[in-house]
Amino acid sequence: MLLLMLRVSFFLCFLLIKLSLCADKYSRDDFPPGFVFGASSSAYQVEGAADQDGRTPSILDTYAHAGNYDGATGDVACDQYHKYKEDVQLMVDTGLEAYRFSISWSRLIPNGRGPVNPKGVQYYNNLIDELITHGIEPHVTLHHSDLPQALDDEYGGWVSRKIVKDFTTYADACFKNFGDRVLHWTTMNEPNVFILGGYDVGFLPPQRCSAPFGVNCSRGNSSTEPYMAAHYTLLAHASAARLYKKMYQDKQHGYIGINVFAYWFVPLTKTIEDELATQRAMDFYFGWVLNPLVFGDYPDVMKKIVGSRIPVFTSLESRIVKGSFDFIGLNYYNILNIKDYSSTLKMETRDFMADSAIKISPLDNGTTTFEYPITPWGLQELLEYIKENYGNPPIYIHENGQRTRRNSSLEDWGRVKFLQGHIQSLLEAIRNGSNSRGYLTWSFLDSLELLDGYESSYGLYYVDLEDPDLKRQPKLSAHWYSHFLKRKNVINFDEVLTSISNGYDIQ
Ligand code: IFM
Repeated sequence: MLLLMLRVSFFLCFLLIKLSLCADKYSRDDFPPGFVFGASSSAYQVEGAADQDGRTPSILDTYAHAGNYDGATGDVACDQYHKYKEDVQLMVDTGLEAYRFSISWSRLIPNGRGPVNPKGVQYYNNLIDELITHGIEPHVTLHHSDLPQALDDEYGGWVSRKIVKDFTTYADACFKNFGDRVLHWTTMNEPNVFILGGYDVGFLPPQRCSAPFGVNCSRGNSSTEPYMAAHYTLLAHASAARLYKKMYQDKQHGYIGINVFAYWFVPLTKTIEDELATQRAMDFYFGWVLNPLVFGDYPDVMKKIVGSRIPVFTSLESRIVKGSFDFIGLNYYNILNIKDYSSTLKMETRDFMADSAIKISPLDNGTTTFEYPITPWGLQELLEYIKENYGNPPIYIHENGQRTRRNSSLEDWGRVKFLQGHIQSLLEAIRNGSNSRGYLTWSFLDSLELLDGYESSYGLYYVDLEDPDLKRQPKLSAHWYSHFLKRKNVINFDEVLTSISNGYDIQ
């Protein structure tokens, strides 16, 4: 009898311990078969070799050289152009299954149009081959904010319909040269961000905007150009996707999609005005890109408010854009609060921001640090929203990660917590039916950041810019991610720390 009681109580105890640990315990193997984990980057942010082997400037080079990053540029960046072998080895050591990078358009086709640069082809062939040889899937983005400067000079880049043809020709060169090995193509990285930053408010290149909406722009029209740029971006995406599907997909067996930046928006108050404003925010910031892709047209609320300033899809364009993707890439970092600001709608001249008639503020949770508040539930809500409103398309989380100051401690606990929370939320979303297929953290290395140069960083690896060799050093988050990817259960921080101090994670 005593023995039986002991056995029962031991069993109960075991169960309780299990249950209490289960709350934050999950492992790599809990994700569905085929789900892929990796890390992200983009050409200008890591490659360097900006003027080598035939590459010409992009609008990011111009922006950086104009002093917008306080003198920092991507001329050298992490020098991945020369260090790609070392970096791929680090990816292997970390346990990455996929690496997302972008092709520099002006490296592959200098000046954006004309002959393909053999040295550019060689570099990307080398990188792709190195990844594949080591069992890492290349996920390739065609445009990540680095439009060739020559095309901006010639016809204003994304604000001209001419870009559709040039982008499609560039995409064709990529499919032709690399498509035998690249199975995941993303046409555009976060068009909603590069367009608002570059054509409405002017804080990103090519700094086109107009008063009173933007600052420091010498050209542009914030009332019309964001809508035009989005329209031609969508048409360029659709044209490249159509080409891929018609000419390459059957032979190459790959997939093509587009990426969009997404916040999760939460009404600041429970008033009906703020609730409506929050839906408006989703439609303006997210539906702007996703509605044409899924339904063939812009959200009704946008058409109603923006009127004749938003281009109209012809029925042919609508048919080409609708369904022009195999997956959607999402960049998710944080939650924002939304307040109704309908008074802006009464202004005679309006830009995108005034049209959306919302006031955005950081999540009101009392934190005001440089780092993002850690709000993984926003990712879960977002994935649920996409599932319910957009027919549950295949999703890759293309970017997700914590911002810290560039030279802060290698013990980046905030990033570890961030990753742990978001990966757990993603798993919950998948269990609730989200069609998510992959998670790629931003970023693999500390890179040149698009908003502030070398002030902030997101990397799993610190890159010492003072060291002529640009030595890479793993942060705690690199160890944590590695620990997770190598199928050691994620139990709690202390356990991770112990295993790291035993030094067995990144070999
Ligand atoms: O660094 C950028 C990236 O290029 C695009 N998405 C957001 C990241 C962090 O700001």
